[in-house]
Amino acid sequence: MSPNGNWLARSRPAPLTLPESPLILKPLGRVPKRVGSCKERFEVPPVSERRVKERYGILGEELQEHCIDIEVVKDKVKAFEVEVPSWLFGRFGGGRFGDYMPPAPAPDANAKIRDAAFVHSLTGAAPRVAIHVGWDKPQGVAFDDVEADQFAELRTYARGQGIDIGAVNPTLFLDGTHLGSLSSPMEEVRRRLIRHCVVSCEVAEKYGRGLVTYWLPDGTNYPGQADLWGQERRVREAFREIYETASDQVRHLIEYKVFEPGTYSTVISSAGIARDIAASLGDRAGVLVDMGHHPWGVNVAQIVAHLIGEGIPGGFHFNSRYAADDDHAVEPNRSMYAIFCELVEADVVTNRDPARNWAYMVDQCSALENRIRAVLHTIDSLQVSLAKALVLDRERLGAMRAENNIIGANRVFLDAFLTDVRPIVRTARLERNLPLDPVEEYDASGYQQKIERERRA
Ligand SMILES: [Mn+2]
Repeated sequence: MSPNGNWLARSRPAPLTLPESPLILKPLGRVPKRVGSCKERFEVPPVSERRVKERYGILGEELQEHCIDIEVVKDKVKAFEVEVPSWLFGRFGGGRFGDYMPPAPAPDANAKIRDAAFVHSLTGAAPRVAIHVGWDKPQGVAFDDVEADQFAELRTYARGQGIDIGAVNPTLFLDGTHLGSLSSPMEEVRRRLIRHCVVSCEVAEKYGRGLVTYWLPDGTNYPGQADLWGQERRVREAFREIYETASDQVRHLIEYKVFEPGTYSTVISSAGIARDIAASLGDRAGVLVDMGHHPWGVNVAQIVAHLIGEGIPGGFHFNSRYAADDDHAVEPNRSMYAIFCELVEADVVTNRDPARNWAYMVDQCSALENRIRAVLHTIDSLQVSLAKALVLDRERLGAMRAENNIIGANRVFLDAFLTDVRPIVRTARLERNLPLDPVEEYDASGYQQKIERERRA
């Protein structure tokens, strides 16, 4: 303390007076003023047919300058199909939030089908539902008593609702699999699950579209816990038996995941291991890429390019991830755009020859949000991502690459990403008599209120 009292206060500089400037000292939160005779919020329709047509016309002219025919882009968006998962509509997930479940989960397989059919009626893009054999089996049938023909009724029901059964998933993470499923050290566990997989293949052949997708929970929590190659060897032997027992009409996609539930090791932890196992089986086996199953920062578009280049059959489980296996709805972000650029480039999406296309499925089941609204948002985001990839000026990109113009190539690439392609997606809907915005339409439809009433009982 100085003898003159509070030196600190006296040494403090005089308050700075700043000139009035439009650039600084604006109070936070100021937004552009509402102008003219604009309507109250919520009175404005989110999108109008007239605006869509106007913007479609302008965008068409712009794309013409890049020698891209907007009609071709629109037709490809119309042709895009993706499967929705039955488990999205049911009681799956939610553990991290106690018992919370978004209202009105589907109580049984038929109710899941009805929800999936409603999603298809709003989008025209989800004509099949992927099923989990262990969950979607008829009520009252024990896991070990599941037989393929029990799914005839479900398929008939689905067709009556206007959709079909898509990919078939054996359920390899229920009771008895805490030490692994196909890698289990216990012979009886492996036998039981190999049988379950073979039944799943039969379901796929007779009542699905001949596609089986496998996710194994197999791994370890600690180093030393298991013989790592021993685990993989048992998985390979099991897959070999399943592949050889199943009809040759069945295709198999093997899903990988870097971690979870095992935190130290996972038997099928990478695209490389899944690819090696698939290649060891034959040309009807391939790799299933799930967005949320990668280490943070992995370039999924590059994995896709590699699998396509190697001629490995491929499939997608679409979702968004921020941290781990979030199972959130897809956003039309830069990473999804880059992936679709690879798929479009290789012509494995909306190819007229269905055998050339990869298998496109959604795998999302977030605990908090309304799941029907979330999957509608996903389908919208996938259509937008596809359209963006289709408006990429590949010729110009090729020229930039030829000149080794790094920034130029990136700017051409981003130019398509930054293009608002929603007029294309919406025109595709208009021409099919589908709602312009499926999420808005869902909210207006009363379906949610209806299932909440029905399923409360
Ligand atoms: Mn998945």
